Amino acid sequence: MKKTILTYGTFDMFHIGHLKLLQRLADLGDELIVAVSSDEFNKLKDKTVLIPYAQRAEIVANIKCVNKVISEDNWEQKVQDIQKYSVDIFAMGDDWEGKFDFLKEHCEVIYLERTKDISTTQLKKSLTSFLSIPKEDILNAFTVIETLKKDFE
Ligand code: C2G
Repeated sequence: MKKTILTYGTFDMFHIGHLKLLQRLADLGDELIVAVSSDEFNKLKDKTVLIPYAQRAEIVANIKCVNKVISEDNWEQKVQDIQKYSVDIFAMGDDWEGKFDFLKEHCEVIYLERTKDISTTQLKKSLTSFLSIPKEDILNAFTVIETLKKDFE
């Protein structure tokens, strides 16, 4: 019997944590369906997203281990999706531990350990702090590096 896995996420600034989760989920069965949160739904989730839905969905759809991408438009659609796609396993990263246990009457529910030391929030913070460095300071740093390089030549 074909085993179908379903997961949900924003997948903004796609990173290694997202990839490793999808690969581990795909290893649990035969078909991996990923519901990518729409831009409207992320507003509802009060989540600021850098990459628009169409691009996030295209990136996820082109991940080798992903078989199908659907859009996530509200919190309520999960039961319907599980029935529509005859889902065997509903899975999320463990930052959602216990939050979707109510789905256990419809299919198996599992939470996988998140990949440590990487998150979109963290990437955004690094970018913001990097971009907040005054241009002059960055240029000065390059001048110093150039001088050092000459010294070493
Ligand atoms: N993830 C992970 N390791 C990380 C970062 C994220 O395993 N270092 C997992 C999360 O646990 C989640 C998935 O990657 O299962 C997608 O993460 P987000 O894009 O942050 O998803 P989120 O905004 O939490 O959306 O209805 C549920 C929501 O749509 C979940």
